[in-house]
Amino acid sequence: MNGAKALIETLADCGIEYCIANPGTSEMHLVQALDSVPRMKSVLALFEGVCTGAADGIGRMTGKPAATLLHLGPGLANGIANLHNARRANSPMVNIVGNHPHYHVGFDAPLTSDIETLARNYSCWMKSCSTSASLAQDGADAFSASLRGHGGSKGQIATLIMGADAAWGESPGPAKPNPTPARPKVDEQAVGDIAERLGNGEPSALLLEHHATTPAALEAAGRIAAKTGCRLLNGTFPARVDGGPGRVAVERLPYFPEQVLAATAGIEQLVLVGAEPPVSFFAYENVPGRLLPDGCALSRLSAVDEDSIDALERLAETLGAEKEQAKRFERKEIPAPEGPLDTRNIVQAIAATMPEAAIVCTDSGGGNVAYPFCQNTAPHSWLSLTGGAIGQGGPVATGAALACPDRPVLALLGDGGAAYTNQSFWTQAREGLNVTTLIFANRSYNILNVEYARLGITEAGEIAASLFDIGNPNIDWTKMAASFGVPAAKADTAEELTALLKRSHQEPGPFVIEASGEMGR
Ligand SMILES: Cc1ncc(C[n+]2csc(CCOP(=O)(O)OP(=O)(O)O)c2C)c(N)n1
Repeated sequence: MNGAKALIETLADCGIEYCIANPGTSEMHLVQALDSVPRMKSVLALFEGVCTGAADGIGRMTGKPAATLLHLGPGLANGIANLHNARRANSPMVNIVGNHPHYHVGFDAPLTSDIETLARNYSCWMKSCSTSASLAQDGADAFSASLRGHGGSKGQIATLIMGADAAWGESPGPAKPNPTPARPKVDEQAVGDIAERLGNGEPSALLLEHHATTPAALEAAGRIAAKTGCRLLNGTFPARVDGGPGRVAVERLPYFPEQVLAATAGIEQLVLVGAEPPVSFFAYENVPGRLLPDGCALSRLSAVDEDSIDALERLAETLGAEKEQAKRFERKEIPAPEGPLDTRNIVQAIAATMPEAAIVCTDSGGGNVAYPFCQNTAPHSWLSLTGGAIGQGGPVATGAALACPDRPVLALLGDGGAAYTNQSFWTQAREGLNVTTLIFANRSYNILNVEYARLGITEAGEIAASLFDIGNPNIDWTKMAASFGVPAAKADTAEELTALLKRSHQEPGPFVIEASGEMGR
């Protein structure tokens, strides 16, 4: 057996089910290995940003890593924006990057580059010196590293840079999976300290992120809130929150710094649970970067790598909150909207037609605005753009649909963001994935107009305006989707949009809706 086959067998034994690949010559032995290990499903993507974003979607929905297969430094570089987003999401991933054999690197052949420098940015674990004898064990170690929480914003991406000689050389065979790593538990002192702080009657809030947004964590947090009156907050762009009717009611922090300060005004005690203190997405002159209300005390129950579920459950117990009833989102009837399309009635159409158990993936565009309006519709999982690098929503939706074939997936994408990774459509068509993509086709990088206006500039000059305008030439999303094999239609009115959403939710397979009308020109 060669190293490549031993690696793939090992990763499959560890539990990896998908390899999202864009291969090249240096990975041919790995392709051969994938060919002989069908229990690892190989999925082709036409751009590496789709590979990495889809692996992120699988990680968020299953809690297990998918593998990627990328071609040397340039292939990796094409995938980095979504690796950045995945690192911010703490998504587990085993990122395999092919390389020349070690003896060939020194010849400086055309595809040679410093892969480690690229990979170091977002990897919690990296190895580039595997031999054919060590490759399988290195794969098992990469898998374990991706499942371990790592401090700060290191993320959970393990990058294995695999020389072709390690792949084609003789291997002793697959390695045994390592024991599953456990998250460290917070000490009793932290739990007691927070219980005391929450018990003193000050207006308080828990800021819940990452492991603390999992359903079990939110259940415990809901009981704590019911007992102490504290508020429950998520950050602006959480990796995944399961919300909707019946789920614990959590508030989400808004985007702009002034809005965050207004939303948190009056909180005197902010407790971080798997979270960091809130900061402004961008820096603005004369606006604080750290967004804490005046005089607010900050404390920490758990760090990102620690067991936030256990910490919250123990906190609930210490507070005597085990029997409390959490406040939950309720179901309400949302009427279908009418009239010409604008962001408001697009959001209303999304909410009015939300299918049960949907997985909603947002990027730039109006999707994020839809979040609060969808909490009273149907239970769902909501996956946000975690690292601000647009072009993530389509790939994440693709991965989520691969991982959860029984659930409808709804990708809500700005036309600007969608144009970064439109190759997602092709993988969705090829794999028959049940993804409805709604494009907010305003023909503009609209948020940049808003940000420009925040500088106090009332009139954008001709050049500035042209840099925010994507309507010239106009992108025909229905033709683009069709050319990738995905049926598509355009909606010019709220009634048409509602009908198309309903139709798409009923039919299997991918569908693209261009929400256009008066939003565009
Ligand atoms: C990788 C990357 N490149 C550029 C940007 C800067 N950027 C932020 S939003 C945006 C435009 C988004 O346009 P669209 O998706 O149409 O949404 P809209 O703002 O119109 O709602 C751009 C270019 C970014 N965030 N990430």
